Amino acid sequence: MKTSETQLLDVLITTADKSLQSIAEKIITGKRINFNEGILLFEKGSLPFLGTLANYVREQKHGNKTYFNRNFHIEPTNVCVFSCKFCAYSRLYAHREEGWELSIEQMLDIVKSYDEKPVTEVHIVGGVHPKMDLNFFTSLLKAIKAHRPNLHIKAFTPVELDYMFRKAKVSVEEGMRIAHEAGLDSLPGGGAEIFHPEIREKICADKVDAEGWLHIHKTAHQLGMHTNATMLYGHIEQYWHRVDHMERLRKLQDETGGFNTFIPLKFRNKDNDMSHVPESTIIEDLKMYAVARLYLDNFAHIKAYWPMLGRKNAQLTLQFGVNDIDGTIDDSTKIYSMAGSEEQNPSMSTADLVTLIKQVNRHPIERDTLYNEIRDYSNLSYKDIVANPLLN
Ligand code: V47
Ligand code: SF4
Repeated sequence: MKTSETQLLDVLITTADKSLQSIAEKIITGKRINFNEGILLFEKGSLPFLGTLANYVREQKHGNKTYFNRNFHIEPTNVCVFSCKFCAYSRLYAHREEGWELSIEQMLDIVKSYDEKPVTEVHIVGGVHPKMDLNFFTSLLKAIKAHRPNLHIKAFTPVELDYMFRKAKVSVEEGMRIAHEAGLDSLPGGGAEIFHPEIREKICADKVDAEGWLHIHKTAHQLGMHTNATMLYGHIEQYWHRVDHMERLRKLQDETGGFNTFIPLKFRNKDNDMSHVPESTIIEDLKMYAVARLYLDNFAHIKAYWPMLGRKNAQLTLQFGVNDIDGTIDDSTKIYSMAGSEEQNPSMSTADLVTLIKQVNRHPIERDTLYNEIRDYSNLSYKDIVANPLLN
């Protein structure tokens, strides 16, 4: 749906609050908004106001295009030395018999099970297991590349990397170079949570801090790799913590330009140590996406992770600044299903994903990890896609 200029002007004129009007003017004229204006948007911006502006920016950048990719996930282990309060997924090392640990052969078998499928990316992320060290993972990366050289490997958060590098007694620079040379192509956005120590100390005190997270991403960017960034929102943080988080990302992006996409992750409260914290409403979720689109002016893409939000809500986000809804995710990604996401076994065929995007009048475009366009599905029917084994 195109946001007409008249619609936009109407919103601005009818907005009583002068400060919001001036923010809107800044955004329409392509000027950057500042920290306090970011907070103001959360505090005072109504959903229609934020949505109209975010949709304007989204359409300026991408028109009607909505990206997805065809990927699969591997979770090497759910055993973890850390104990983040929001995590429903990990099993402490002391109780590792309750968890799973995949061998390199088992993970390679998962990769091989996709041999006939036109996936372009494998996303590998899991708990931090002391025995799965830098050596183990470089062997895994090399084995995957030897088997399928063109498969893009997006793997490991700074939480996993920081632990691996410390254990191997190598610097971040050296460790990243080793991992990159072994086949690591890019980094996913996880482990960022909320950067500000006031919150980080309460929800995930023992893992890599903001500076460490940003340093690993910066090092990856300096090696020519692209990475993603996330933020776990909607729990005990305040609006200014969210803006602080985005401010740090925006600053690094100004320096390196290495981030591909920003993914707000809605906190889910099932079966974790924060189950008493209520989840955010869909209104708050949509505001989060919209403000992210408005604040992160130097990020090309804002992604909604549909397994966490559910399909209908993911469709809604496409009107609130989002231009990417991740991938087909042909597996049971446990980190979310265990924390109470909408989807218990998140997987969606290409035909279903394309339909979901078309239902809200957007153009479905398959992309690779680096946002090179692979195929425009706008003119392909559900039947065409299902009938073609290369497309489904
Ligand atoms: O860092 C853990 C989150 C993240 C909960 O880069 C939870 O393409 C909500 O980062 N409620 C890992 N979230 C996943 C991740 C990701 C996902 C999809 C795509 C990409 C990408 C990255 O999962 C963790 C944490 O923030 N998480 N527990 C929970 N209870
Ligand atoms: Fe471990 Fe990651 Fe869970 Fe934290 S969120 S306990 S680092 S698996």
